[in-house]
Amino acid sequence: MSIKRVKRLLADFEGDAVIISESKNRYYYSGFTGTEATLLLTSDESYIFTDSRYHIQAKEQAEDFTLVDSAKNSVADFINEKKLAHVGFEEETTSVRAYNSLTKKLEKCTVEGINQLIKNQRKIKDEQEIEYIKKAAEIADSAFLYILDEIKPEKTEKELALMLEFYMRKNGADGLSFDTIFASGLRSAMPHGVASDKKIEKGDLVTIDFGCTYKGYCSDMTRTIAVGSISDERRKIYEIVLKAQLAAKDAIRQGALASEIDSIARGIISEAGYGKNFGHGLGHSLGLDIHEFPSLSPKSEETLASGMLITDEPGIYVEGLGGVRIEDLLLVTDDGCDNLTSSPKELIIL
Ligand SMILES: [Mn+2]
Repeated sequence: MSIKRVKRLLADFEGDAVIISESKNRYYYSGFTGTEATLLLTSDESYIFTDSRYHIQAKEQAEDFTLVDSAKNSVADFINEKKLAHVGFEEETTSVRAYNSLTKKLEKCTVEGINQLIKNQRKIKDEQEIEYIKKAAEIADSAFLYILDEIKPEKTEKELALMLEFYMRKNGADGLSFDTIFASGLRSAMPHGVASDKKIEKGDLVTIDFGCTYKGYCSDMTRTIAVGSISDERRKIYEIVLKAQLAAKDAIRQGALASEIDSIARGIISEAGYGKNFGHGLGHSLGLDIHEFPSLSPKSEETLASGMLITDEPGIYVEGLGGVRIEDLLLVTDDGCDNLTSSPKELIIL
């Protein structure tokens, strides 16, 4: 899989070789998961430069790559020896010091930033990536069903978040996609209210936004549930968010404009009088990173394409009342989308 990705990048880049050192890109193109290595991708051969701590691992994981001992060879010397004239590098993550040291050593070679090329490539997921993301989403779905039985008054948000995280790790997750958001009662009006010491109380709306990683790939989902009976206005905002979420989902397909999908959900929320209470974009893509391109927002100029993943996550947040967000992870297809999140969305009252 990785060599196919390397070939794609080199086909898109007008130059002799590409240097990759950011950890997620490095994993994407080579399969190597260690913390220290640089890839040099050329049209006839791909090299992985790393030190003796990682030689065995690099041979196992980056099996299509030629291993070079980084203690004895520098990437710059290698480029000079091979007389490469134009090389791509990651301008967004290369430090000024690393950039200066590289360009000082290069004799007759110019460099060019290639982050946009990489982003464009990573937008469309291949089969293996989709399989890993589906697995991460399945683990999260089953964790949600598990935690529903555990949410009870007197338990704290932090305690419940930890139980959720422990369950995901125990069921195959490598780690978390991001700090678990577990926001109950008035705290649910904070879109990114990470778990606190607050205890769950009757009448609370509880927003749980979480995800796990599987083989490096993230999942992301949000559900808002109610504890005990909830007030009419809280129920009302729930129904508006759900309606907006479903309408946007129904419009997602290959060729749809990201900004139009956003405006479908935003229109429903605004018409109901809560436009000012939905301050964030409707969704984002993900993969090795939790936020990738494209995003669904009023300003996005992207068009959706088959093989993209996108979240659909409208919300309404009212200070002094609480908030609701509902998020599914969707895979864009030719004529619609596949929902990778299977947890129920009708209001659950515990
Ligand atoms: Mn999200």
